[in-house]
Amino acid sequence: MNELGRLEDLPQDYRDALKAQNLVPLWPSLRAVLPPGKPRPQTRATAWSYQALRPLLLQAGELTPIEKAERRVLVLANPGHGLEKMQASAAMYLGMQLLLPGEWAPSHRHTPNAVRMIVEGEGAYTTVDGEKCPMSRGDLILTPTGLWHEHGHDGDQPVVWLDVLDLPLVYYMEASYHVDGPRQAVKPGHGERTHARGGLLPTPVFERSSKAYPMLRYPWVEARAALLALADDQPALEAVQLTYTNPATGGHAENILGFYALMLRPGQTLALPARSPASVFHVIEGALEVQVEDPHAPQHFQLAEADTCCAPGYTPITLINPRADAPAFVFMADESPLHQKLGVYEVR
Ligand code: 1HN
Repeated sequence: MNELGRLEDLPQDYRDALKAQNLVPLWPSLRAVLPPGKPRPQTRATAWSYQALRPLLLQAGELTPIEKAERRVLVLANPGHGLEKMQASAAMYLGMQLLLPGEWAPSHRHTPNAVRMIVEGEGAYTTVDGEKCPMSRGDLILTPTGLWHEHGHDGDQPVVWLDVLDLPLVYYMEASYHVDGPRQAVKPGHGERTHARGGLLPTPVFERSSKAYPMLRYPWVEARAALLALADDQPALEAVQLTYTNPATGGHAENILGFYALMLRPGQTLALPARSPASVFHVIEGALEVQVEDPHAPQHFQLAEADTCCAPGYTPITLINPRADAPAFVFMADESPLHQKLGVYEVR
């Protein structure tokens, strides 16, 4: 491969003349924007300990009233991108959000898509598009692009959840904005009940249009039972994995990020191929070791319950359940739908 000319190789008066016309020579930057063989992700394999962040999040509850925060969140920021960029990867944002008993996080809607994975506490709820979604540990609740959402809390203990948004991508697209709204009127209806049975789809006959997102809450009890059933039914199956889907389309639950539930059998090692999208792992139950062959520095994380880590794309990842006596249950998010839709998805 050729050494390409550098900017410094060009005479200063020529460089000044280019600059005055808003012109830039490509060749000094060509290798940086188009590296040989594979990308050089800025995303670094990074882990966040729940035990370490929890006291700081609770402290935020004392320091900043909800009225001064709207959303009381500590962002899980990837140092490879710079903490101020508030991104976990190129397209993913992660944050741990705290809602205290009696608090209300007011209604708004925005262009980025969000999901919440409930980490701790009972009694809180999110109202999405008029549907009241109770929050329990391990539940996944969608707030897809454009849908009104607000959070309330009728319980007596702090509630914490992990927010996953495609904010970095939507912001990069210069398409990120929000609109505030009044408290939503709660409408009857529970998508998670009408879509509780796989393979049986409610079929509109008289209605003109059905909802684009008919299922907003994926209860953990259902996902956990489905994982155990799958593992039991297929004892030789290596990757016991479910995808959170939109039951009406069979496609991914949201447009840009993909969401999955994984089970590792006791002692199981699961070697995942290098895939182009970055990924996030969050331990719902049990323990998990994550080995990432990050080109910057290989990482080996020991994750406990409620811990979260991210890994860049194009790197092999090995998941290990270190426990001999119990399965590990893991929530995973990645950028697959985005890569697939854009035609850049790769498995190496
Ligand atoms: C947001 O709307 C929520 O509604 C949480 O709970 C985190 C991060 C960035 C932008 C919007 C929420 C967010 C957010």
